[in-house]
Amino acid sequence: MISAERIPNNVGLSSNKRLQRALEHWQPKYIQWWRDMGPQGFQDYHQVYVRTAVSVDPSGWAHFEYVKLPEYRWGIFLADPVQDRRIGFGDFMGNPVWHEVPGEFRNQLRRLVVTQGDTEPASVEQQRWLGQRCPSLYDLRNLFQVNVEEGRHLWAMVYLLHSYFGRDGRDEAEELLERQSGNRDKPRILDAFNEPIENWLDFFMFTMFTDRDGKSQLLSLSESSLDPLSRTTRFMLTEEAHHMFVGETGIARILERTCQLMKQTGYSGDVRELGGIDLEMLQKFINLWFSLSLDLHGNEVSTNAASYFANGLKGRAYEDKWDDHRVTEAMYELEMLAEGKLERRHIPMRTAMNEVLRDWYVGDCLAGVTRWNKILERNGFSDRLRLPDRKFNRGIGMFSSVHFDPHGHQLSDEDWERRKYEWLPAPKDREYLLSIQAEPVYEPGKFANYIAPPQRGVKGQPVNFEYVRTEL
Ligand code: BYC
Repeated sequence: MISAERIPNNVGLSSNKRLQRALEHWQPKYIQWWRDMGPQGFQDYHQVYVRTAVSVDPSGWAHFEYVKLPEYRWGIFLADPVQDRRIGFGDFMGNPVWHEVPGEFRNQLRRLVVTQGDTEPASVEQQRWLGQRCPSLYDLRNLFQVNVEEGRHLWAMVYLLHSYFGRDGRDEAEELLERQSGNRDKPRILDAFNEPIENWLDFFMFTMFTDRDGKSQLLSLSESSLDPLSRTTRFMLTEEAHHMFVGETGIARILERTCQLMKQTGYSGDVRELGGIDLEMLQKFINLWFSLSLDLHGNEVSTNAASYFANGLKGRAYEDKWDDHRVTEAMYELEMLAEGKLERRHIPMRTAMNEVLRDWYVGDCLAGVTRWNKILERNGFSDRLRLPDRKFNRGIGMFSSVHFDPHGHQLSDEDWERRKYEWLPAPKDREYLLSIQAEPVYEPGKFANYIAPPQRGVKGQPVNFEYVRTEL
């Protein structure tokens, strides 16, 4: 039985019997899904030092304790309401925000909530084998922290579906547990969430780049005129920040170790001979996960995006920093592929809203890569990591029909086939990564050879703290 105590919440669950019953019906299915599709091998006795949100105030949203993962208290939280909040963009700008779903936007809103919700369990499924190959207990804990919070983000979307979308919403909530990442018959909705995440380089790049798409999309949904959607995504953003921290610092620690190993080889040798991860490999994984995550922003020119904006459903990241919030006249200049040729054209900005959000995203990624490059610089190396051109390796949008190299030069199909593994992980790169991650590191304070320890532990604990208790 669910009680308000078992599900930490600030949505008055105990006084809303209808909602409580609906969630009681859904919860055992969620737990079954977590057991079947969540972290494999960590469903029984392992105790993990994780934070649990028990309220939205600063002292309550980061409460740390040891828990067995299936017993994690997945809660439902909305950020505090903003008094007299008004619609901040689009055709209804200035009107009071909505506390119920307007009938005319019900389908669009449901689609957005379902698409967002679908990514959350998908990422847990993608990452479910990583515990068997972890580089340390510190990293294992971070993986599980990310996983339980993605589970909580699913709860956040299911709360919206149950509360605001009636019977259809309840059906959608069931289906969120039925689709499966990579399943041929019932795949997850967005492509990047069907890619396997089989090693820790994939994981760190995913949390750096794909979780950052989570940030762009949540920023844009937090502007929504549907106030409960805005409030729930605003709170999700606080958790999302930690996921990107895990990715960015994970790669930074690999890079630090790679620098040490490059020095050991006398600056000329192959760090793979010492069990390290070379810069070329890191670059290939940046190329892969950055391009997959660019796709998650949708088509460059999109009538869906225009109508989400016009109707006040999805705004731009930090909408208040823009001057014009109606955007009825503004144009946007973008590089387009027209009859096989690249050219710059002006299109109405409303139809370019996916691209506008992608601009914000690229800038945020670039800042992260610049921080990584500081590590190379500090260690005296002239090599640099970089983001590939936006047209590289695209599966969605106008550049998906043609091939480009990471510098944005167009390639024939034959050249792409011949050269793609210069830029993307090849099967032998993946084999190598699995070979150095074959054995998990479960001893407190020990780290796999390819990654440096973090500078500090979690919540003031030492680096050699037993972040996951692995004994019975
Ligand atoms: N894959 O007009 P368009 C996160 C489809 S990540 C497959 O451009 P729209 C997280 C599209 O469905 C953030 N199909 O679409 C991170 C449409 O299909 P139909 C998740 C795609 O609607 C890490 C057609 O192409 N949040 O939170 O403007 C761990 C026309 O496209 C894709 C959201 O996604 C694709 N990549 O843009 C855990 C926010 N892209 O109708 C979590 C909610 C497009 O022709 N979703 N299509 O059959 C949205 O805002 C929008 O749905 C999208 C797509 C931006 C994704």
